[in-house]
Amino acid sequence: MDYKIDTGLVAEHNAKLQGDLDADYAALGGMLARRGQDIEQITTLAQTFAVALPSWGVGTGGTRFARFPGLGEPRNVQEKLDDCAVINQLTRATPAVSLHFPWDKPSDPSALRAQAAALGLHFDLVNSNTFQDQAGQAHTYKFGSLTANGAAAREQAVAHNIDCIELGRALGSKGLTVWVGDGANFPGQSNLRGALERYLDSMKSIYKALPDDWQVFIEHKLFEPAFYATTIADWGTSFACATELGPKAKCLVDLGHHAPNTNIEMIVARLAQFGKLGGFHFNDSKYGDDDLDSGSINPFQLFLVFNELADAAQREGAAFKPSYMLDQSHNVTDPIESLMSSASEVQRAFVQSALVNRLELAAHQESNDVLPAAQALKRAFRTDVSAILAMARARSGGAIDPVACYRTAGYRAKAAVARPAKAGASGSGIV
Ligand SMILES: [Mn+2]
Repeated sequence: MDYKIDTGLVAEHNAKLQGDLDADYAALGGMLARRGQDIEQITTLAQTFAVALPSWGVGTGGTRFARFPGLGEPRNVQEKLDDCAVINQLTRATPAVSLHFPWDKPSDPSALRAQAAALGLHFDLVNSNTFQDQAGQAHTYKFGSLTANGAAAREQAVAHNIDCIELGRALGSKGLTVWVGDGANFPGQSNLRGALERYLDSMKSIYKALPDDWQVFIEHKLFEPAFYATTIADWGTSFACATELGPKAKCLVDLGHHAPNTNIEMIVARLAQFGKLGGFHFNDSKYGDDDLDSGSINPFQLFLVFNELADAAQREGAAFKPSYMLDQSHNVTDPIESLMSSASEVQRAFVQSALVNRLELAAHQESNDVLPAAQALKRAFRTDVSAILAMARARSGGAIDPVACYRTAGYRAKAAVARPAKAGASGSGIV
């Protein structure tokens, strides 16, 4: 294995913290045992958790106004993979990478696949991009891509998605996520029904190109850049389109793509009930698509989402396997630190949801005893499972405190020397 952080340094880091962790773990184990829960079982479950990294997340993103590059940013997809490997080495929770084309289009897919394998990584869903024009592109997406009025622009957008599938196949990916910014900024600009009809026509062509063992995920977003009428604005439209397309089409829920105060966990429950929950883009927000680190603003919402996922997993067993991915944009933090922290926060919600006594909760619901039902969720959410997360990492070969270990290793400072900034570095956007 090609480890980017010296394994001796990780071992030394863990040795210093192991004593305190053992004490915290024993105390938590005792508390959980009094609730009838086995900490060892939960730690083993925690070790199975995995969330994919977005290739674009390891670079500094930016806002609509400006981008302030960070030191030692990855300049190409190979360096992005190296950074992803650091995150997985220390957290042991991020073994897959989700690539974005054309930002991360490899000139040699089999070489990139070999690099990933040597780093202990593999490729998750691939993402297409028809929300911006690329250099040399024949037809603009200024007025839409998969929904464009002009057949030439639509065909070009379809062809790009089919290219993404072909590239993904060469990389070992099993799915394509499609997000389009298509829509209208003014009333009258576009025929609302006609735009969705064109979207479905385009998506049918993409669907036809899917290999048998592939899926396509439709990502909805309430607003931006088409503020008046976004074509795929909500889970209802996404669900209708996924249903129309067929069994290989599912819906993808990005936590930042809803109006404030939307009950996202209920959307999750609905999509799971009807077999259309494909996956997630995890992030957090104060207002909308802020793309903040997961769990930074509303960890209770993240927990409630995982509570619904635990309910669905219990009902449907191993067949229920939505894809998990982080989708964040980092402007004021080190992207590697933010992604390590977010992976841990999503894993935390997963573990907390496993602490919910589902039999007890169902009994309270059955008898309409509301307060204890609410308390059953709050008790699980309030439990500090940090020792379980740290123990899971240590036992899987990761770092007890990933951010501290990463800082001690001085990876960023070394990257700053090895990767001098260059103009037009490969893309890191907000999707
Ligand atoms: Mn997203």
